[in-house]
Amino acid sequence: MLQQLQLLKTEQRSGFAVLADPDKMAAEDVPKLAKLCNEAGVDYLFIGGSLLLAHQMELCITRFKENSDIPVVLFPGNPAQVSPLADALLYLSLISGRNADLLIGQHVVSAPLVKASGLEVISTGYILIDGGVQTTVSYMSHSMPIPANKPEIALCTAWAGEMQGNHVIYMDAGSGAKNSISTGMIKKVSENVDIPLFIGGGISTPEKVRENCQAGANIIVVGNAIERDAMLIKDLAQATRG
Ligand code: 1GP
Repeated sequence: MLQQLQLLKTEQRSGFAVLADPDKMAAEDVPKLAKLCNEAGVDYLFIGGSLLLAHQMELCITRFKENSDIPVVLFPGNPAQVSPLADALLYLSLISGRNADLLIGQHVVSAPLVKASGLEVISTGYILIDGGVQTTVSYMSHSMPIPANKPEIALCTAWAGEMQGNHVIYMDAGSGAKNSISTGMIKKVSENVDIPLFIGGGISTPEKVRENCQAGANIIVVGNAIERDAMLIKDLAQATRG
């Protein structure tokens, strides 16, 4: 996966990831989601959430993999969401925050599990940007997002994440953000870092996807809009290809 991501960056291309929150879906609906993802040429299924109320994440991964060859990537809200059934793990460090637990503490706790899992580990500098509302991730992480009008802080944070050795940078306005990340901020970061850039939070239209890709996003992540209308997958994925 990492090689594919690096290729996207080198070739200035973009891909599309559907984010599935196992708390917001029924396992019996997963085959239909897989079919839509297959037809749309989705690049990755990200799976994870802030909580894990329904205890069905592994069932959802299994159902998805029975119906699709699209790689399943864990986007975990906590160490309980590490599963060897997936293909890869976004190994998140919340570098926009100053909460030591999310910079190293939970990594130490989950290290034996991750080591034993056989998952491909994608070390991810995770940067929260203010999306105009308090998002679950901001509350749960006890961290303040970077102000939306401070691209220079976002860039310095991304540089720091790159120099610390992260494989990718993920800038996120948070699930259900009122405002998605501005193209100015995306451009500033993408033009100045050499590792792939993921963008997510509050994206719901093909136009927005296209703008973000033109600004330099390598992976667009959409969750909420697809939960509302799964038929959007095709147009959103298509928009990453120009
Ligand atoms: C959230 O980036 C993801 O972490 C996706 O956000 O659910 O708003 O699409 P949405």
